[in-house]
Amino acid sequence: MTRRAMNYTNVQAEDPEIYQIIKKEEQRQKEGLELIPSENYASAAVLEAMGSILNDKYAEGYPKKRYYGGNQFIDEVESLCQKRALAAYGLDPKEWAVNVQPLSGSPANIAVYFALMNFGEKLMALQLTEGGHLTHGADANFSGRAYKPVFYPLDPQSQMLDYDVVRKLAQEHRPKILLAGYTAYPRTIDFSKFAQIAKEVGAYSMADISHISGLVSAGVHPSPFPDMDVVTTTTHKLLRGPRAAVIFSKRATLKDGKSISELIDKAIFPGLQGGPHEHTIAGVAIAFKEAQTSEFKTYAAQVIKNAKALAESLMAEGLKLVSGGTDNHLLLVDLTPFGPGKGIFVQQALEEASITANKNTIPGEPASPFFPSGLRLGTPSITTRGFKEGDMQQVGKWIADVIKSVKDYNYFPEKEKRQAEIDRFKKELANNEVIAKVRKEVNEFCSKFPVPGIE
Ligand code: DSN
Repeated sequence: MTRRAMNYTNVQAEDPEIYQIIKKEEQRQKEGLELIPSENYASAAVLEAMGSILNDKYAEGYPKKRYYGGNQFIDEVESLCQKRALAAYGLDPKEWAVNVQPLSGSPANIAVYFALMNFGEKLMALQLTEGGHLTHGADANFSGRAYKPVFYPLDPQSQMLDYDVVRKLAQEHRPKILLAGYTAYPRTIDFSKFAQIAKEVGAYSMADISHISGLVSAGVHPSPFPDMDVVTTTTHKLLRGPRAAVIFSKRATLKDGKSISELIDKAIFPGLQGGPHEHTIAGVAIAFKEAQTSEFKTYAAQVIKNAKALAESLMAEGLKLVSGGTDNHLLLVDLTPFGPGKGIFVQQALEEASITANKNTIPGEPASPFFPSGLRLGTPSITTRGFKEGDMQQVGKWIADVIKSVKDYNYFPEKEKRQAEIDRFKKELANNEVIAKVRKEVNEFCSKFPVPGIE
């Protein structure tokens, strides 16, 4: 990937306020550790394409079938992106279609539901609080209102998928779509088992591989291809592309005699979206080109090595991990040994120490989604910066030190008591010596690892 620094001379000249904000964010990214598992750094080439004049063109429709004129070069961009997306997963264009127009992951998933289900039909997935995604049928989301969600649980002991339970529930509820793919699941997913179960109950099988699509394309996580009917992924996580998404679908799978690929295209446009963002699609094309390099394959393997090393380091510090470890790019720290609902304190304390991670529910969450009991960590960003296994011991120690330094702040179910505790925590944060020490060390350490796109 091109790691050259971006220069923002035009922004600086025309809008110094925005320029200053960009510079502050650059500084934050440079001096801190980014451990949110869904984030990464796009290459300078990806960023440049997104900032290009391709932004200026309206292109409703698809290559060679546009509503407006002047799209001969835009067609080239979108066709090239489709070709590279399929190649990144070794897919034959005669068997697989790909739609590269979704604006991001949520519209991609909604488009699949819109194409394949009538309102009120059943969508079976893992619940958000167990590690699923908002668009996998959560109450607060369109997917949970327009369709009828049926959730399969994780095994309460192992905190991993139990395919027998998935099968039993699928047989009982006979969903229209059976969905696999998660945002906070640290273990390997056996997509072929999901596809088999879907077949047995007459459901469409769908994988949302947004979190692991870079691992799949690099061959370090089992693939949902060719088993699943539909595969969605965002392009800005491990894949290091623009904020966007793509939908792969099996041409031969039919709904009411029509190919689901045609129905998905129609669901995106004119169903849900207008003009596609072709500047972003150009960036996605570059990301899929980068994903096919040997450098990227080495990177993806290193992401997993780093996550495993970080897991070891955290456990050696006495922290508990959901499922006892990780097979992929992310880890979920179970903070309940210190008490329920402590994610908010830990997230803020880490941020104060220049370590960005996110509070997260854990399976069987004992507190609440707003005051969850877990911490989600991931290695895609720090691996892009060049961190190796040896560095993970130090990273784990910093995280553990910070967590332990705030472990005695408590979550109270009663609103007033809770707010008083949060206020006390915030007041005392500035005087927390452990955090001050970790921040200094993190800032010094990070200065040795450049961030792509930043000087
Ligand atoms: N917000 C993303 C994540 O962090 O996993 C999913 O949409």
